[in-house]
Amino acid sequence: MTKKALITGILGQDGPYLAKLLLEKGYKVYGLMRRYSNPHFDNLHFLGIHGDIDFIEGDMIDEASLLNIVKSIRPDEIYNLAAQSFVGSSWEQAKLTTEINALGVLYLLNSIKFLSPTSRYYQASTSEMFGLGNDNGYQDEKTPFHPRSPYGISKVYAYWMTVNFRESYGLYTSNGILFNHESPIRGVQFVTRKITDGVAKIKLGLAETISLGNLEAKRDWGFAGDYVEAMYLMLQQKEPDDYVVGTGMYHSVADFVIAAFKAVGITDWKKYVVIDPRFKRPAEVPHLRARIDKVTQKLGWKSKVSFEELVKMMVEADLKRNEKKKHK
Ligand code: NAP
Ligand code: G4F
Repeated sequence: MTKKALITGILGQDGPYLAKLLLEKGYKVYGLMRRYSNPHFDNLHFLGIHGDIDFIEGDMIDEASLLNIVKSIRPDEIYNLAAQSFVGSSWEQAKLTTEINALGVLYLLNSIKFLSPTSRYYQASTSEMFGLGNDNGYQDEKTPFHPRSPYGISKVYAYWMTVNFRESYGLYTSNGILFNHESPIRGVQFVTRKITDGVAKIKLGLAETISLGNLEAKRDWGFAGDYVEAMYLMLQQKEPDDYVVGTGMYHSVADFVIAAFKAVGITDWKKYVVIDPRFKRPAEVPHLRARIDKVTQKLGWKSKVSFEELVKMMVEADLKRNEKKKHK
């Protein structure tokens, strides 16, 4: 029997990587997308899988749409990747962030409970939930949450609802607490892609500088293509559970800038970087670094792409994209 998977957030970064993995494993993949006047399928085209997805319209803040979708598909696996995922905007759009990231999860879990209780559910939880919480500089499944943004707070609600549906109703619901993961199809507002796109433009003479906020913040950056394998593995276990997923190493934003300029042969990076207070946050998460013992031991998962390889992969993709624009 062909397995059916429903992926919310199919047009984002992780949705396409996960869809590609599941298609390769023989799944029929349904992708939930909002209604757009002009839909954007660039990320699916980038991975060459646009024609292989069954698109289905719905919205995380419209409970009835989720009930209908879950009822009509009755998926074997549901991966909830949809979110207002940009931390920086979550202060200005705290209500919308909460409705999508927190209440949307409650609606989806209710749909599963009432209409498809055998569906296995993956919740895209995040290291942002830890915020200031750490244990000797690391975060793992036991580290207390101290979120620093409306985004982080909305995700803490979703995390506990996911745990609660497991404990209250015996549903197969798992949280992947993923640390930052990036790729050539990362949204261009996020710092990594903003840097690689900016560096490519500078290298090609299309821009003079990049404006950034806090260069001191440290993140545990991995490759999205590796991380979707951990999502998949979480739903193949005998019992549902929650897992931290990261590389176990961290770098500062400044380290990322240096590596990106180095990838195009520029060493005097300081003259191209402008510090703009508009990109600093009301409350920062200073450092995130995963302790990955559980995911390694229980799922046999480990990230494969190194920090340097990731930066190079992203810079090369942005050089290609910007070269095309230059010659248009
Ligand atoms: P992303 O690129 O921002 O993709 C999120 C997707 O959710 C977008 O396609 C967006 O649609 C969709 N969406 C937003 N609001 C929606 C709504 N009301 N109804 C239906 N769909 C909606 O995020 P990502 O990087 O792929 O991350 C996937 C998930 O993992 C997110 O939940 C994120 O919070 C979480 N996460 C990400 C990371 C990371 O480092 N990437 C780490 C930990 C957790 P539009 O295209 O219309 O905007
Ligand atoms: O790339 P960022 O915007 O990602 P952030 O805030 O860590 O969130 C991402 O990872 C989370 C997992 O930990 C996800 F849950 C979330 O959905 C998202 O995918 O910012 C990274 C760091 C921050 O400390 C920020 O203050 O970079 C710093 N930064 C410095 N200058 C900047 C900039 N961030 C952005 N976006 N733009 C800047 O100019």
